[in-house]
Amino acid sequence: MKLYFAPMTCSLSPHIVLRELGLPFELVRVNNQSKRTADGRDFREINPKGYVAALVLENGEVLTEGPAILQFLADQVPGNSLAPANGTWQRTRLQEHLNFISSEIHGASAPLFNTQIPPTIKAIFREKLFNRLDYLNHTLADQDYLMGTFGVADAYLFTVLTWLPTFNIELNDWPALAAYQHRVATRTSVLSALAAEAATQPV
Ligand SMILES: N[C@@H](CCC(=O)N[C@@H](CS)C(=O)NCC(=O)O)C(=O)O
Repeated sequence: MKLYFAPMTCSLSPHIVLRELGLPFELVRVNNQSKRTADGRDFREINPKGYVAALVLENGEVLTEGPAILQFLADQVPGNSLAPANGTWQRTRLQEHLNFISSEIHGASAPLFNTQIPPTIKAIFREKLFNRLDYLNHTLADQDYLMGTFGVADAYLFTVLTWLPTFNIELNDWPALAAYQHRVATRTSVLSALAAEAATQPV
């Protein structure tokens, strides 16, 4: 499998999960501005949506959208602890978490990255995001991980939370969330994924 990624973006979460599962993969860096890839292609030929992450399978299929990629990867290793089995109630619960992270944290962060949006408007998006962080802080006060033990949703939540300092949002204002972020950050898979991404050459 080939994972098309850009450093410090949401593609970090499938990268972490590939390492957690011990699956063989190749990392291919994408320049998110020029859309050139480290293997010399126009990224839009691989993912016409033009954004990472994109996972290219051995049979040539291309899978996009973080929550789909994360679940696909977990399903490649039956019985692993990163995602409950398909068709179970717990799998539905996982999908609830993934959708929340995707729409309420990942999607809700997009306006904060946008330099054309004035601070007064950004304040509205920040306030909404703070409500979501309150919810997560409450949830994680009683449990170490979203599903109890570390799983694909944690790889995704950790990844999107790494962006908050960019917006001058300090996780220490949500102590359970800050402790959670530290817990995930010290995992071998996370440390090695970050190191591997940092070691790639800019495209
Ligand atoms: N809905 C997509 C969103 C992916 C996404 O937001 N990718 C960002 C990085 S986190 C990106 O590559 N943006 C570049 C662009 O849109 O041109 C998913 O969940 O995978």
